[in-house]
Amino acid sequence: GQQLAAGMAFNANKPNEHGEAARTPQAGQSCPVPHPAATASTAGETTPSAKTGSGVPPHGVNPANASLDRVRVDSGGQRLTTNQGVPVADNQNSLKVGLRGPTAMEDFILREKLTHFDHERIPERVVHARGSAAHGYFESYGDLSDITRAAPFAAAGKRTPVFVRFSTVAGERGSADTVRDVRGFAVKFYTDEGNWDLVGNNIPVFFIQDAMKFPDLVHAVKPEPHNGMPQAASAHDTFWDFVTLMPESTHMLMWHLSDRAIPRSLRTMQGFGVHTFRLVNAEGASVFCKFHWNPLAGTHSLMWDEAAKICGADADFHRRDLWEAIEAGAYPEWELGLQIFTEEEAERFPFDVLDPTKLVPEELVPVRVVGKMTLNRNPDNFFAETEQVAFCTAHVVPGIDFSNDPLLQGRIHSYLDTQISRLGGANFHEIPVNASLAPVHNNQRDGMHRQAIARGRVAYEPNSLGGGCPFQAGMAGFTTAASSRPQPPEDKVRGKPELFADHYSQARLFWISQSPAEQAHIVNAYRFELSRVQTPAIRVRLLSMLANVDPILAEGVAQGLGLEVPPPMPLATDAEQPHYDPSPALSLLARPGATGIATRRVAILAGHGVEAAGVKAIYADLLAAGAVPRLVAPQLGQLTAADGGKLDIDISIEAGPAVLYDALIVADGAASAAMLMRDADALDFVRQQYRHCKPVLAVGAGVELLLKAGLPATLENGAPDLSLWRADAASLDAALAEFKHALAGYRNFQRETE
Ligand code: HDD
Repeated sequence: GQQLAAGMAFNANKPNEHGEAARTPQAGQSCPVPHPAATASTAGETTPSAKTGSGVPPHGVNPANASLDRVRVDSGGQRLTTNQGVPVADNQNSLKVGLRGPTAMEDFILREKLTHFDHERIPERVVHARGSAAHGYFESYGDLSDITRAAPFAAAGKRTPVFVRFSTVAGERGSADTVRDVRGFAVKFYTDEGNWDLVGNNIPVFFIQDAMKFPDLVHAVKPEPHNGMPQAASAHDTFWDFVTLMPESTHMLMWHLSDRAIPRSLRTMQGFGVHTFRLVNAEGASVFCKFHWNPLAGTHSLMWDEAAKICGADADFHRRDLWEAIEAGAYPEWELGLQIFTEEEAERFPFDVLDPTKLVPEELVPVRVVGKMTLNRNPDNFFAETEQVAFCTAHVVPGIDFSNDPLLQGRIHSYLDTQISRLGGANFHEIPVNASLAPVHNNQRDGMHRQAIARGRVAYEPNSLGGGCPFQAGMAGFTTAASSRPQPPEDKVRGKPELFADHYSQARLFWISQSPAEQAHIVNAYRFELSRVQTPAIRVRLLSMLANVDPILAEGVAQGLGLEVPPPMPLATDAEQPHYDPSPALSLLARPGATGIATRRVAILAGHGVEAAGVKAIYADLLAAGAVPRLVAPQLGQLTAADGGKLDIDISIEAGPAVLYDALIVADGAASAAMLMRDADALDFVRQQYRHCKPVLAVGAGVELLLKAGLPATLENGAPDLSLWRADAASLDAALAEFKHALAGYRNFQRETE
């Protein structure tokens, strides 16, 4: 998984932590402006798959991105101009009638600059406003043409460029990254046969069953309309009022209140297409399909107390993490898995596959891994790419088709529609990041900001004056998959199938599939959210809902709220509820990942008088394994070591508090330990590392700091703490090996549960 470019230190942002970045030009600023002819020829070399769909782009380059070179602008070595290309002599002073006189109306340079500035902002997305994105490619492991004719799956090794945007749902554009929320996981495939957008989330089910309820859901979760509070949070009355009146949301709420909603990194979360889709082969035969993205870095989450503190310590925590990993060449990767089943099989499932509040357990239909996605290039410009990218569930390609899921059906309308106001008109598909690599030919014309200059007098079909072009693609084009089971025509009706009324069985499935620590976190999350809710009746209604899921869950939440569990909410159906066995795949702990300690952040805490040789050895060892060590001290500058030598401090405790690291090493040195023991921030640092169940290694005299901070030597039940080491010189190598092993896996949740 980890591909460090030669000679590159892991964290490309490290100079920023030192304030050194200001002394050197930003990346890209000094690049020569590409000559148009040169761009055309390199594009030819680096974009083999752009039109043909075959060939392998060079390492670190991806074809979609290369094609954007034609619109990239680099001002290095260039003179300042107006938007009309007129050179500007003075960018400091407006044109005045006399030095103390009024500004002249004719100052077109000032007026153009101000006018453009006044219109810089566009509306943020109505949901998923806060997001971070990257370029990359999808590579198919095999030829799937027996089940789908979709271009990305045509051959083993075939690469299709992608642009991926991750997001939170409720918060505004500038809100913090680590709030409790669902994460959007939207992938745009620039296929040979047009753009395919798989607009998913990191949770495989949804709150509601019908698009008719989406505006209500969003109005309920967004800041309350009278006072604009709270920001980026579901812990308020209107959200819980709505969802407790909508028992179909019970299953999704279990996921939303689990650690899934506070991922450690965008790189360590799964993605899901949520709905049942169809795959269609060249003969027109179709199967149902659920899409899964599984991160090679494993599934890892934050802890709630930590997530809340990170909001203050680094509001851009996820955005920065994604950016730095890509800059360092530790490219994030996900495998794409498909759950494929026929319509006949679906009819025998104990749930309706058109119901987006239900998942298909992996025990029922295994996930078949079909390819890998790699993100290998950061955007050049946040607005032009991440902000202007427009995803749309209606963007499918031949070989991919919809199901009748009523939530999906509504989305097919909404995404295209929203771009018209967000991006200002019907030509948003011409914005470079949205433009397909496959050529576009049709008779759609005009509209705001049209870029293409369509030639000829013909903009209609059929025509003879244009030789009948552009002509229909026939069998090569998109055709809707026919159901393999023709249904007799039915009356129009507003309603739902009976199986949609089972609101609790899969919520229970999720609950019984969680580890003890995950269950405890879910209970705590409900307690937190409902404690913030001000209306007592809403708390009681929630408990009556949970009583239908599991008595221990309901009891745990009730205790935290100081309430008794009320009678369960009446069921919406008389039908017997299906029974599910636990599904281990639903636990976050099922996927530790395959990338070891790469990109994990380790704080080495030290003060003056530190034993320098040990620190240097540990630092080098971690760096060699792809981790991100940081020498953290009470202040910036240099530490004077016990031997009189100097060590550069990477970051101060106040700028890099405990929550920003995955693990802690307290360095050796009696004076160093004594200095840290007098520092309240250092003691806090140690306690938080411990409380957040992270590996802690104290070397030599560093142990004194742990004692002073009051860290217990064993778990509460007397068993040894398997991720807390106190090492001396003789045992350091062994302890460091164990430390790294623990760092590669999950936190030590036993500190909470034993
Ligand atoms: Fe949605 C954005 C995912 C239901 C209407 N949605 C949006 C984004 C993601 C999702 C990832 C951000 C895309 C980006 O990065 O630009 N939405 C989902 C999933 C859903 C879902 C996984 C359920 C399975 N959404 C849903 C419904 C509707 C919408 C039922 C309306 C009927 N969603 C929108 C939207 C947004 C959007 C209002 C806001 C900005 C945009 O589309 O481009 O149209």
